[in-house]
Amino acid sequence: MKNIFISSDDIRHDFSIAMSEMYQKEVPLYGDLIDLVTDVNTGVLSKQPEIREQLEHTGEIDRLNLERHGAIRLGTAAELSMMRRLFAVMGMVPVGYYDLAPAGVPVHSTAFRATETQSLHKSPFRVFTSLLRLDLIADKVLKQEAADTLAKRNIFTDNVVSLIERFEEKGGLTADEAERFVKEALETFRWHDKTPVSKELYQKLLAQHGLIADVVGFKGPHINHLTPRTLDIDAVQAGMQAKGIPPKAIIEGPPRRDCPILLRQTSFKALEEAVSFENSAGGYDSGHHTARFGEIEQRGVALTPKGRELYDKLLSQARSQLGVTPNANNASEYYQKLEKSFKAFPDDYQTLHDEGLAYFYYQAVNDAQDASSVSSKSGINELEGNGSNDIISKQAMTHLIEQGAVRLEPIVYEDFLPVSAAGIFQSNLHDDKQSSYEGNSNQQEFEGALGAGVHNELELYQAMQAQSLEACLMALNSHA
Ligand code: OOG
Ligand code: NI
Repeated sequence: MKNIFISSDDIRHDFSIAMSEMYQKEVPLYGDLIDLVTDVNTGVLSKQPEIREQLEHTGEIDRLNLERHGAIRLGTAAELSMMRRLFAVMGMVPVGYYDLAPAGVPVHSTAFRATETQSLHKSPFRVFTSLLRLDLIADKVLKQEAADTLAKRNIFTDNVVSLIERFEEKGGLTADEAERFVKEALETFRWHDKTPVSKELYQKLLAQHGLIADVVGFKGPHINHLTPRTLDIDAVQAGMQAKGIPPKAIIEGPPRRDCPILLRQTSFKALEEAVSFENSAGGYDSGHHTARFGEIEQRGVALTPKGRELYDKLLSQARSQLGVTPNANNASEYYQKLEKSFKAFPDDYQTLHDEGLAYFYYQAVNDAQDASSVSSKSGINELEGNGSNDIISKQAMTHLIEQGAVRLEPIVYEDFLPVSAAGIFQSNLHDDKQSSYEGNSNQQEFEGALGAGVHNELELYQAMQAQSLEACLMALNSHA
């Protein structure tokens, strides 16, 4: 028998499609949302050829309709560490650390995703993965009860665990194994309307925090949303209202701009779903639970540390001027403040580049190569700062760009934003208590639970930019 392995990119691609199909069946409104996003994206691509061209140059055009992320919430270190091994089979590694406690959500998180440009084009599927922090819960008795409940559950099928072990041992899965893996892995993310806890315990957990009830009260980490990528989030937000899909009050992230930065997100409100709670008589008590929703995102250029600092400053300026958490009653006031505040953030790509605020691909114009074909080269020294100074002077590069010999294209932001994520969590947990948890941000503890370090997203963008610069200069030289 031949032992040819399927690439992890293909397994991720198949899994992401299987997941989307499952979620559309479970939450049909998510299917309506995809249709709306597809319509809006088709409109943008036909009306704004410059956006189509940009996506062609960066290679993103092919992945646009595939693009989505999802989110899950885990209860224990053991679950998180096995989840890391499960995602590794699909070429997804933990990138970034997000502490949501200051925003009143008792979790810390990472995003599992592919990191190479080529792999991202093949399937940009990401999963925002949170670990419940029971240490932030003050009620000792309830904390123990929650921990005992979590200790009893097993969220992975035996088959998926043996396939993960097989992958680790052999370095890959055959076509047949990969197909079984996708099917078995999907089981972990499925919705279960029969809970393993009593209604009484569920209500105690809910009174602590909606998130604790959502994690501890269920058999497994049901996927709680999937998120297609749109090219015009304002149009989708308006379209949701028109289609009777109830949107969240506020679009999270930066304001609308000519040159999108980072990530803007909104969602439709979580559904109230019927669930049955196990009772001591061996029967079930009926009730309901609110957790699952659909989300939309618009992605823009990744920012350098300097750009990110400016973003954080302008965002918190607008929010502190508003004085309260943005909500349905102050939405237009919030957007006004946000737009005013972000006037200080340059809104053209050349300036974003020249001021070292964002990451770009450098592309030699005569060369038909796109970003994906240049970025597969490796072995390039890490570059400092905005990247360009070490190989070529800033002046020389500016000259090449002015001459039209080099083109800048934005490197898309692949990650998440903690303030936005907290807003998404809150709007879907109906949690307007808006407190914050004291307690240290604890990346070390998270990584301990994960069983690995998380990748630094800024280093990944920096490397992508440096690789494109190197390849661009090589292409120019070979034409000279
Ligand atoms: C995750 C919320 C965060 C995003 O896109 O920022 C998130 C959750 O609700 O579990 O998905
Ligand atoms: Ni999300």
